Amino acid sequence: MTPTITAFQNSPDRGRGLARDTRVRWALEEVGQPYDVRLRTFAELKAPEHLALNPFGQIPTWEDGEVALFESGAIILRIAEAHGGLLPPDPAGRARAIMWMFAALNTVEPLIVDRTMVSLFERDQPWFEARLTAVETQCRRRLDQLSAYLGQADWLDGDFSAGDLMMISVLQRLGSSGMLEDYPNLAAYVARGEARPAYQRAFAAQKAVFEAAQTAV
Ligand code: GTB
Repeated sequence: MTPTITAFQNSPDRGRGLARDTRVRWALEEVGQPYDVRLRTFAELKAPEHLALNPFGQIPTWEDGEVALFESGAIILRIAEAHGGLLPPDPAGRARAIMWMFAALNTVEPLIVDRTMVSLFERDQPWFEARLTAVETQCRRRLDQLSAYLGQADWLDGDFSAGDLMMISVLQRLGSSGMLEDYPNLAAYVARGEARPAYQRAFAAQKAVFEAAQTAV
């Protein structure tokens, strides 16, 4: 059965690919699995039909006839386990790739999301500059560590894996902050991921949703 994912009807990032359906689309493209997309408005995300799929009222979700899932990490693991190419065949390498998925989601993404939230929603607060400096310091500490680990390697652990897909998707959210420019190896790592044909197809697919919404207006 062709799996179905959900994505924003009107992407708030105007097709820049930062919403979390892009990483799921990317994983699907990497393994060559066709998929359907059900687009949701913000109101629909909070309606019973969608809440039955994701109690937090968010995208992305996943249905494949056997299981319905939410959480981009769980969805990408499902895809990676069902197909070759995103997890190494040896058990230890596979465990390490999954570790990097968790590291991206638990150890790196929260700091980057925090920084984005502060810069978007706390700008008018009197303490904005001090708070931004504090969250950026936290981010930089993680980026220093990640950059030191990656060094000049192409990927985090041998061949490209779901761990890289997740880490690159997370780092992309630093985009407009300019912070990645201070880490040339991480910037090159993100660019390497974005140059993959599977990423290009995923990006184009999510962008097409935004463009279709524009022409419909
Ligand atoms: N932990 C979950 C996962 O990994 O799947 C988080 C899912 C999540 O945050 N979904 C967001 C959502 O549905 C969309 S991706 N939000 C709607 C809501 O909560 O009501 C987050 C996102 C949103 C917008 C931008 N942007 O505009 O740049 C980027 C990322």
